Amino acid sequence: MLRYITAGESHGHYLAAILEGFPSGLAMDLDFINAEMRRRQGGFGRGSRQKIETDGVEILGGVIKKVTTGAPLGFLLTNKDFKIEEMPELFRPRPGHADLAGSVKYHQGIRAVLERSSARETSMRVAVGAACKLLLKAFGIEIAGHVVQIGNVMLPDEAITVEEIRKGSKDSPVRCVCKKTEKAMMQAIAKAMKNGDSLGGKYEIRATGLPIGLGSYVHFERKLDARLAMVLMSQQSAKAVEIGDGVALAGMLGSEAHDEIFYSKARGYFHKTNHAGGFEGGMTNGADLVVRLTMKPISTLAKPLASVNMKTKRPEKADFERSDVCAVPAGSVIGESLAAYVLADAFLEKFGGDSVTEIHHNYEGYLKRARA
Ligand code: EPS
Repeated sequence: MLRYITAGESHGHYLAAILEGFPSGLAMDLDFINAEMRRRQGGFGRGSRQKIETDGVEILGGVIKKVTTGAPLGFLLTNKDFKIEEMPELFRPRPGHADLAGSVKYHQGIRAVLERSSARETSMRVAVGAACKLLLKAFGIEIAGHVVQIGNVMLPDEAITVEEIRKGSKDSPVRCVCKKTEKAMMQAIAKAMKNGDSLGGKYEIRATGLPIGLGSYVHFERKLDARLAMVLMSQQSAKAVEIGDGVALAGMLGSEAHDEIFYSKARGYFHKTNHAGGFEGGMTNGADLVVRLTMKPISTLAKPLASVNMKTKRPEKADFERSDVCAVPAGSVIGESLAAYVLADAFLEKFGGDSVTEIHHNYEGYLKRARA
């Protein structure tokens, strides 16, 4: 249903995205999109690049008088730190980065590889995700993300709502809902920074207001949890996706792991627990979506690891480029955007229509039947 493609390099003049398949009739709030992009730039542990840039996009197409037309949406970001032609070539690939495999595969220097593999590309994914959030919001679906682990500092496990995540993480420099954990996370990042090291962690995304039955059980590529995992794993630094109780389910009994089913006239079918994270059989089950993504530590280290000079083939320390020390707080904003894209896509697949009016009609008809 939806498709997007991004173009541009970290230090190129522009980054761009085209989002195709978006319906007509949705108010496109550019201020919201740009505010989302600036949220991605924040977070304790980010590098100095974020002080240079003020991310925001211009809309290139698909919107007339602030309303979508059904034509492809085009977004353009102009980089301030635009100096791609003058950036030095690198010869010592950073362990963990795309440098080595990218350079061998495309038969070119590391510079060209890192310029495109850089997580700066996620700025455009946030623009795309923000448009998808606006569409979902029109149907009562809300998404929020927060950081649950940085290094070995973990937020104690507790059920939390989308609203609580929003309120609790909004002003936190590490997007964490608990002040005590936030402090320990910031101390861990400061320590890694001082030691020329980096840190990864884990964020959680929740979505609420989802109807039962998005996705499908009939084919592997129509399973919505699988589609979500694929899209989240495409985020730079991603190493693991967990849905609901995730890896903890391996140690639970069936009687503990599954969510019992209830019915009331007002709510229709519902569950009182949510071990499944909102998915059963590759479909949404009407509960909140819960997904966690693990990010490895940033691979650019001020105290570099061992590498090989690709010109001389001699052992040397890896190259160092200006970098973030920890990007998990930013990652959580990117994760919200990626989840929004997957959910908007599944929503259009189920209730598809060319205009928002048509989708409303289809959606309301389905809800009536699903509750009956
Ligand atoms: C990023 C901008 C980049 C990096 C980061 C993501 O800016 P620069 O390379 O100019 O310092 O901070 O990229 C990486 C972590 C990476 O591995 O490439 C951004 O805007 O998100």
